[in-house]
Amino acid sequence: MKQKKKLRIGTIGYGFMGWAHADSFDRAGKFFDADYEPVFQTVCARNKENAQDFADRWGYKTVETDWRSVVNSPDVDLIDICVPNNLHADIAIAAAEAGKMVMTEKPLAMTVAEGEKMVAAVKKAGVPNMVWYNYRRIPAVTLAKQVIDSGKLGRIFHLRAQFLQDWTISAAVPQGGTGTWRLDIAAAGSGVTGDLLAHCIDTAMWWNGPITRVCARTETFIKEREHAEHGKVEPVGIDDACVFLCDFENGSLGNFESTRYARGHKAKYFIEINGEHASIAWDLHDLHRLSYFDHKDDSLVRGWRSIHVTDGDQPYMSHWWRPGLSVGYETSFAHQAADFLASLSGNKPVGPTFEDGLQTQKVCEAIIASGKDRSWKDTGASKML
Ligand code: SOE
Repeated sequence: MKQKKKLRIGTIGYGFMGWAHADSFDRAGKFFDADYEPVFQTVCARNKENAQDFADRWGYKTVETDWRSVVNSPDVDLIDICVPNNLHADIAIAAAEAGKMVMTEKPLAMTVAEGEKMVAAVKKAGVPNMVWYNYRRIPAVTLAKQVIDSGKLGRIFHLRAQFLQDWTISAAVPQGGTGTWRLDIAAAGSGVTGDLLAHCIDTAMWWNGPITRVCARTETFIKEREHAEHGKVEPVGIDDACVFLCDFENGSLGNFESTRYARGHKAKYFIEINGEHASIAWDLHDLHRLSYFDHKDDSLVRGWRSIHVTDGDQPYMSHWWRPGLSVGYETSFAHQAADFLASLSGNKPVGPTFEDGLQTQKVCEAIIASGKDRSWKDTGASKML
């Protein structure tokens, strides 16, 4: 086996995303052949017992309860942020100032202003950085990007996307606390816009270029919820649902919808792009399949193809099992970790960088502002990697 350099990871947070990121580095180290070997050095959380349990499962060497000591530790090379959104900026900026590489769970920040400071910090320090917008690296979604970039679709007319869930319909679901911090404006910054639409926006702008203008309608269906940490009933500040229209820089039109009130939908992420010659659609519920319609096909057999993206020459699949055999949601994170590790050798950034995450943040902020006064807003977003 080739001699590898070690990349010692300090993971901040151990929840859903702590698991997803740890699993991603574990698999990336085993299934991909980067020059860097991920090492689970330290996990940090306020609750030491839970952090220790996480450390024991994944093989972390040490446990900390103060993220500052991890950020300043000489034993850590990469800070991986898996905590609620309101903590991303402080940790990322301190990590960059300490010369650490830094990855953060999406969205980049609470606001554009915060995101700009994070981008400035990683640029000043010259440290590798990335935001975990994992869906780009589902093999079918990556293949779609390749097909779009090849020009096969011709002029693009439309892009539409939906991210639908139903887990907050009950008024008894609290805001704040573990798991439900996503409903607390102080911890999350926004509701479905930053949590779900941000995924769609990242993929959409990666496929189709910058979104320049938005017009949104946001709604908060349940106006008050108990706070899980102190039990008081407080106004809900997040958007429970959001639909928005947009213009892309290339002249195409977008329409997006997200809600946590679509009864029956758990994680319905659907995205479709329509061009002059061809269309592509993808649905998270059938993540290996890419739907492709090519008008240039012989008219007798023309129709939507259902491409099972599992062959060795399709993105990432040569690293897994055998042609035809599937991989899952978790491998989108593994692909991101693998690409990050590979980028360290070439010293060439891979997207989504913090700068790319900032573009998505700009669109999200414009959506929230538009939702308030129902007018069109310019986003100021530019092209991403
Ligand atoms: C919310 O339920 C959530 O877990 C998001 O936070 C994730 O980013 C998304 O991928 C799935 O849904």
